[in-house]
Amino acid sequence: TILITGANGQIGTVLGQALRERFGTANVLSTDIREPAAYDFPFETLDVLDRNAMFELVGSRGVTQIYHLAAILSAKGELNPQWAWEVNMSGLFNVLEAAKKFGCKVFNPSSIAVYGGETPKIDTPQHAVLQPQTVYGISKVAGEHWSNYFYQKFGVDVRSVRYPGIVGYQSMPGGGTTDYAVDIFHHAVRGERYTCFLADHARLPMMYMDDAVRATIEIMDAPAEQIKIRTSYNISGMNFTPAEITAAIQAEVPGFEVAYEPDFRQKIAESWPENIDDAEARADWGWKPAYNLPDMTRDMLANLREMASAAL
Ligand code: NAD
Ligand code: VAH
Repeated sequence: TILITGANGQIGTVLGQALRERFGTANVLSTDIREPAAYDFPFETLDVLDRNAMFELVGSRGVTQIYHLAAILSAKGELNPQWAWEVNMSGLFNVLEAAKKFGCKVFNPSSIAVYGGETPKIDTPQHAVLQPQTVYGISKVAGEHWSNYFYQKFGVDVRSVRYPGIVGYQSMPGGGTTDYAVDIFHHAVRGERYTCFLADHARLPMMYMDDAVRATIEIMDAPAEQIKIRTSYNISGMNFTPAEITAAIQAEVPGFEVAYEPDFRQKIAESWPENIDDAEARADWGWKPAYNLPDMTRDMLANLREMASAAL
């Protein structure tokens, strides 16, 4: 059985579907503290902080792989840093300990939020200085190192990518700094003006959901000897500013209007790279993104329009 934690979130909703298609619905167990509104697949409520419940589930269901997606993201984390640290660190420990005990392979996503401070912001290399400015980033750096520790010391097969901001139509984001890049499409399709919480020039690394899900499946599929980095791999998709994504949407939705009212999230964005170098992921396990900004924009709008008309 494949176990997904935080499966009801932005990425888990889509990754869960992809894993069910690949391994069979009965073989993928989705878990979260929040139950999905409606579902026709195996789901159980699991708080990743409940170590006994996690061990019970992993042991009794014969879990062989864990995709650990439960986390508190950057913006939400700054509003309650201690809680974010607790969920992100203790949740990961419980997963790593369960994987060690029951012999599971683990996917533990990291983020471009590991960077900050003195990190070069352009073409940020894989092995750059890590000086995160958010509790979320600090937890991701620590999590990367604990993953590497469990691999080196106990042979737990943990794999990880540093996702950029993920954009997809299938689910809503859960409290990050890059969430604007999803919200903006929903406003455009509804014919509403959008007020962006980042400044027009805030350039960030981003990735379309299809690429993110494919990267996850590809790194988990790769032969173990190809995974040479056991902290986390940089993976790159595209990068853009709010002004550039606005222009890309306006090319498809003439008259779409955006206003800018940067809030505390602008400072978080300013601490992150503008684009990252993913040469290692490309060389080691063949990573290659498929979507650029115009492709993503057309696909997002087409799918959101279809969903809107189906709902009528
Ligand atoms: P999300 O916020 O949409 O989903 C996280 C899920 O975790 C939520 O459904 C939430 O209910 C659940 N959760 C929270 N606390 C929990 C607990 N104690 N026990 C069990 N479940 C709990 O996040 P996401 O965007 O799907 O992110 C998934 C992973 O990918 C996270 O590790 C995140 O840091 C990472 N990531 C995401 C992005 C992105 O842009 N979405 C970028 C970089 C990294
Ligand atoms: C956030 N989307 O904004 C997440 C992510 C790329 C950053 O980790 O918090």
